[in-house]
Amino acid sequence: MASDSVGPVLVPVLGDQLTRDLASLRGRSKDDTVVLMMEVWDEATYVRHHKQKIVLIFSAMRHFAAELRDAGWTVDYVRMDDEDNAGSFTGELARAIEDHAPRLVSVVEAGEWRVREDMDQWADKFACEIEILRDDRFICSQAEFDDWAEDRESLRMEYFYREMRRKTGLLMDGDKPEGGEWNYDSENRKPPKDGLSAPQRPTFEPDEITQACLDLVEDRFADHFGSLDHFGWPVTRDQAEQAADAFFAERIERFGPYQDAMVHGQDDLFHSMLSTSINLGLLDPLELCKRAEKAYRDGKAPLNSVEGFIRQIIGWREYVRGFYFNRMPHLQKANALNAQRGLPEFYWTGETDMRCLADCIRSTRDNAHAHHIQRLMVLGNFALLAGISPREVQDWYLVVYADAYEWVELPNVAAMILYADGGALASKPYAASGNYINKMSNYCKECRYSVSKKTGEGACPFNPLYWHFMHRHRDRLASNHRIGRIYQNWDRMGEERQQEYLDSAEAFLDTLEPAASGWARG
Ligand code: FAD
Ligand code: DLZ
Ligand code: SF4
Repeated sequence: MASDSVGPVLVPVLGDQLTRDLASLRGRSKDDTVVLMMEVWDEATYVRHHKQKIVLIFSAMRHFAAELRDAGWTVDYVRMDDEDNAGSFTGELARAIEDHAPRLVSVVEAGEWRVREDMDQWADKFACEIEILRDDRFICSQAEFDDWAEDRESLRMEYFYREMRRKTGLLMDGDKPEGGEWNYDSENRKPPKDGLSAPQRPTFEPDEITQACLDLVEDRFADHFGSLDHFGWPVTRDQAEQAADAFFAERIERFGPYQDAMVHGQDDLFHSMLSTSINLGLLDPLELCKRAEKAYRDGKAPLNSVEGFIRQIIGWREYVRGFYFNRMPHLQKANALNAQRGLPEFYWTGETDMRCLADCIRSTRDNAHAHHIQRLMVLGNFALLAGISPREVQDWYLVVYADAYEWVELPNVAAMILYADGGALASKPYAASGNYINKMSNYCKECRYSVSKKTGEGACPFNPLYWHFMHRHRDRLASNHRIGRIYQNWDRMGEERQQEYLDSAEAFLDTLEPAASGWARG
């Protein structure tokens, strides 16, 4: 609705939009703008986020507001502990419109569907012009993704990624990929050698602002999942840049080869640990890719590492976001494999004798982080094989990771790990037996279960669960050209052996305690 008001421009900046280069702030005059930032109960509790995630977002928001004020901007900052906090973005916007009588509200589209739906109502609700801008921190616009996806029965990241390489010019040699190949993944599967360890990533001591957020969360969110003992995430652009510097100086060289490796107690290995900062807006993903390319061109990192890193960002990260908005809201309810089992309690407590799972859950609880292959091939693989309900798995992943927002969590969970979309995103389920985990980690050596034992007492549960999964989804998977041949092995086993696998799996599944309600949603 047009307005003849002469008030300022009101710019709501959400908790994951913390950059001065945001489309709604870029080019604006400080004298004519009120920035609105809101800590609200709805966002802090729509799922019961890990405590570290709430501290991270509130502290980063408070630091960003201080940085804006220091630079001369007017910021209307609503704190969670303000007495008259309205509790929601829409409630706070109503209050701010009353207070500032803006001539325009200019906001960047939200990253999550549920917030976008609310935002889409604002133009009808408020008697003031509302402008919703595209989030151009992403390289690919939704229109571009939807165009690319149209008429394709199944979407594959690899082809999308090549488009993004051409679009950005990253690692291109004219119109050819640098080095002759688009993808060097086959060089990026080195198992961890004994004693493999990586330099410590920088962590950041809580300052006064972060300490206030730690106190707030201990007070108001005490019963949320996770520990605050090790909080050390970057909460400012400066700190995030220090974290990026350390990655480019010390870890990118071996990022590629050991991307899929897992070592007990070594939580970060050679991963960048930059997802929290990228998703908050503290780091620009394209800039990071350019730095990675420079490291290659300067001879400081090999092509397989640099290509792998760039692919995660302009490939997977952009692809899952496009996929999310292309498939919402149905993606939230997708359950192609009809998985109905409740999430086991150990996902919250870490109390399981399966050493791989216990270590990944410990890291998740202590750091609000687990690296990609832990999320995919341990935690995700178990949920897939055990047939856990997608809604419960989705909630868990959204709660427990400091980098989790639905646009990135949901495609990874529903489509990548659970195959709940029936194969629109991934060409086959990422199902694996204990062999895979044993090859890529040092978990099995000291596990109570034996990875070489296939069935019966003491056998690694992933082994019978793998065949139980393949058996129960034979109708769907036998015709899949990437996985179908596996049934020849199953058929060769003979009925008696097959039954041993199925009985072992059933016996194990019967031992799983479903989680008490209330961990993920209040
Ligand atoms: P690195 O290994 O250093 O990778 C570099 C960057 O690439 C990451 O920072 C991230 O921005 C991007 N990236 C890598 N893989 C992916 C991917 N599959 N999808 C999107 N971006 C990717 N990432 C999130 O940011 N938020 C989530 O909620 C999230 N949930 C996940 C759930 C599951 C089941 C799986 C399998 C993956 C999920 N990921 C998620 C992707 C990935 O695991 C994390 O981005 C990564 O572990 C973050 O650590 P890092 O920064 O050290 O990543
Ligand atoms: C995740 C989160 C949390 C815990 N709290 C807030 C908050 O109080 N204020 C805010 O602006 N953003 C928060 N966020 C991030 C938002 O959930 C995120 O910006 C939207 O989900 C994106 O659509
Ligand atoms: Fe995990 Fe099985 Fe290895 Fe134990 S033996 S650590 S359960 S893969």
